Amino acid sequence: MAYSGRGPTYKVVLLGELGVGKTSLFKRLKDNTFDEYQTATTGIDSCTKVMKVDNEQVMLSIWDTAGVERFRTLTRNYYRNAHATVFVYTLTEASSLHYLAQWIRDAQNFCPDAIRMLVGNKNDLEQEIDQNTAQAFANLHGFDNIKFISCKTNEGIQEAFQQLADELHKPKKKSSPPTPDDGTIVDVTDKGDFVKGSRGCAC
Ligand SMILES: Nc1nc2c(ncn2[C@@H]2O[C@H](COP(=O)(O)OP(=O)(O)O)[C@@H](O)[C@H]2O)c(=O)[nH]1
Ligand SMILES: [Mg+2]
Repeated sequence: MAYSGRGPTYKVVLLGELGVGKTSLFKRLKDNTFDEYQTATTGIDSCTKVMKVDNEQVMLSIWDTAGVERFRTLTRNYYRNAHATVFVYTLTEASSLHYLAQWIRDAQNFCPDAIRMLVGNKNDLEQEIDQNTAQAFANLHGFDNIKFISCKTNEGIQEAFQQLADELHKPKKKSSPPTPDDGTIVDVTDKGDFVKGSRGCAC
């Protein structure tokens, strides 16, 4: 856990195939906007989301792959010191769920201690994946449940991330004092290595 001066900070990384809605989710969390014509960008972006857990302020440092995932160049730096991994698929494409298996394996390698959340996005559209298939996938990979959300309508997002913040912070409340904060914005070179943002990055 890092400490920003405004409260303990937990790093949360978004993972999943291109087009599932990670950047849309990021924008909902960042400034509650949605762009129907969201275009893929490159680089890595992060923002801080302020949450309350038992009346205590905590920060979620949300990291979005912002298009880099298409090159499969996410490095261990993206995952490093992550407290939570959010695996996103779209309910409209079965392949996006099956490809999550690889992201789950990568996360298991790079940040095995992170809390995990499985998110099915685009709940506002007609669904290609039936509930049983999704639940079987969740069971196989050890998720308690699936959070169904829509970045378009904003459904389910606040609840999912409140539960995540609760899960992250409640067990930590009696643990050791926090360490200094990490940076907020980083970019990647075409080799997939990180370039430090203006505030630097301690992760
Ligand atoms: N209908 C609908 N479209 C969405 C939703 N979330 C994202 N999209 C659209 O899906 C496309 C891909 O989203 P994007 O956030 O760029 O996905 P990313 O590649 O995972 O970052 C964009 O056109 C978004 O507008 C949603 O909940 N409902
Ligand atoms: Mg994106």
